Parts: sequence; structure tokens; C-alpha cells
Amino acid sequence: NGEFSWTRYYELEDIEKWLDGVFAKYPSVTEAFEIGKSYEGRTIRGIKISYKSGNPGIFIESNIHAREWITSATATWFIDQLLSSSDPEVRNLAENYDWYIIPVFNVDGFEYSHKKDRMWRKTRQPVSTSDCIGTDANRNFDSHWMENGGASNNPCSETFAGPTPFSEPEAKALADFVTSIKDKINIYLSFHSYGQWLLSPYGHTKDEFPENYDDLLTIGKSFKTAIKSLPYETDYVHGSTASVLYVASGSTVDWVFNELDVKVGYTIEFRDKGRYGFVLPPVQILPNCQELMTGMKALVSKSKELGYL
Ligand code: 0X9
Ligand code: ZN
Repeated sequence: NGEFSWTRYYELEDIEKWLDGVFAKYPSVTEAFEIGKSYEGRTIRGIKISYKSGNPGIFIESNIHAREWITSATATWFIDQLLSSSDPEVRNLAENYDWYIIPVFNVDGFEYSHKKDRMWRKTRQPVSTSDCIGTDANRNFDSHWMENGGASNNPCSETFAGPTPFSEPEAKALADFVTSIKDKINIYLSFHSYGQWLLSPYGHTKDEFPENYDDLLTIGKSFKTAIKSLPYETDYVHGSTASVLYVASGSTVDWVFNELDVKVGYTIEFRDKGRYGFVLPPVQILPNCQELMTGMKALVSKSKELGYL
């Protein structure tokens, strides 16, 4: 697929050009979609991959946090594999499921992280009551918004929930788009870094668990075990967000789980455990991608076995 080698990180412009090339090369199985515009007016784009009608759907939202560059690197590689790999297990994933993938969701923040501040996380919309800029889009969704200390009301905080739920045009656009196709979505995944965690609902409380939490753990364990068996022996920890990580309210995964009833949802925190953190060296892009694919095969097969697909 032309120019991408996944040996360095690409900017938004490169990724959009690459996407256009993908649509041109695979017109019969890909479809471009747009969910809306960012605060600064950029179009938030996605790709639907569908080899046949009636497939169960898997949605991937990536790079909601601007500095988590490994997420869009991995999402673009994953798209490429679905379209070009001859591995039978990848062909199974590609041809028997419909994929909706947004490689760069927080487009304004991503651009800012490349051009001005490598460690930028939030959106770029100003807040009327403060000189600080941006909201944590992964705290801005209207499900248990601002509950249990799982977000901040301080506009200067990295986990600022926004002045109101869905104050961010990006969050509103994603919510409206996913709502419009909710009957087609069986699994919702949100790509993040770092920490090597596979996190299921709930994020907003550690005192309650979803009624299908056992299934979510079973699927999570299959993901973890598959990755651990690779030569890198990378370890992922799985469990509910609030119980293994911290309370995080108003996240995408919780919102989709609670409001749209999509009962398999995970936040995946990619490499590493903190040595390089958000600034993961480019030589680790491909190993991370391999791990994701291995974990994804297991996650999909276990979800199917348990009746979610
Ligand atoms: O805090 C976050 O938003 C995520 N971690 S990160 O270091 N990438 O910022 C974790 C969010 C997990 N939340 C839910 N699944 N509820
Ligand atoms: Zn993140």
C-alpha cells in the first residue's frame, strides 16, 4: 500500500493522503465516512471496511488523546492488514466483520501535538471561563458525566470534563454518528496509550460492575494470553477501568456501553509500561501492531464463542 512503512510516525496530512490512497486502491470493499467537524474546522474521517452485507460490526476509535501517536499508527496498520494480508485469520476478521475505524479522532489536538506541543492531550476549544485551552474528550460524554471524581471541573486540568456534557463538537459528532449505526455495532474499541491495559466498563465507578462482567473478563483474558504467548512476552492487565486503573467518568466506552447498549467495549492501552510512555520509539510501532492483531484475533473469536458476534 504505497508509502507507509510504519517505521516512523505520520502527521495528519500524511494519514489523510494515505487513507485516500486506500479508498482508491480498494473501492469495492471500503467506504469513506465523515462524522463531522472539529472545533478548528477539520473533518473527522473514518473508513468502513465491508466485504459482504449483514456482517456484525466492530467500531474502533483511535487517537482521542492527541499525544498517543501509537494509536493512529496501529489503527492505520490494522486497516492495511485487513485489506492486504493473506493470513487466513486476518482474512476471517476482514471478511466476516464490518469495520468502522477512525484513525485520528482528535484531529485538532493531534495536529497541535505534532506542530507545537508533543505532550498535548485534549481538544483545542477554548473555555470561556479560563485562559487554559481544551477539554479531555474522553471525559466529555454524557454518561455519569463528572461523577465520583472521575474527571475535573478545572479547565487547566488534563482531565477537564468540559463545561457541559458534549460541549466538544468532536464528542457530539462521534456520539451522533455511533448512535446512527448502533444496531450494526457489536463491539466498540477505544485505542489509547500507554500502560498495556485492556479496560472494560465501568470507568465511572469501582463499586458496580456490568451484568456481563464475567464475559468481559473472559474475553479480556483471551486477549492477554494471546499477546503474552508472542516472543515479546508483553503483558497486558485486564479488568474494569475503575477497578484496575482509576475512576474515569464520561468516557466513550462507558457511554456506548450504557447509552447504546453495545455490550462488548474496551479501552486498549498500548505499549509501553512507562519507560518511554507517550513517546514510544518508532521501532516499537510494528511490534505493537503485531500484538494488537494477535490480541484482536483472540478477542473476536472469544466474543463470537460467547454469542456477542
Ligand atoms: O484516562 C483515560 O482517559 C484513559 N487513559 S489515558 O492514559 N490514555 O488517558 C483510560 C480511560 C478508560 N476509561 C474507560 N474505559 N471508562
Ligand atoms: Zn488516552
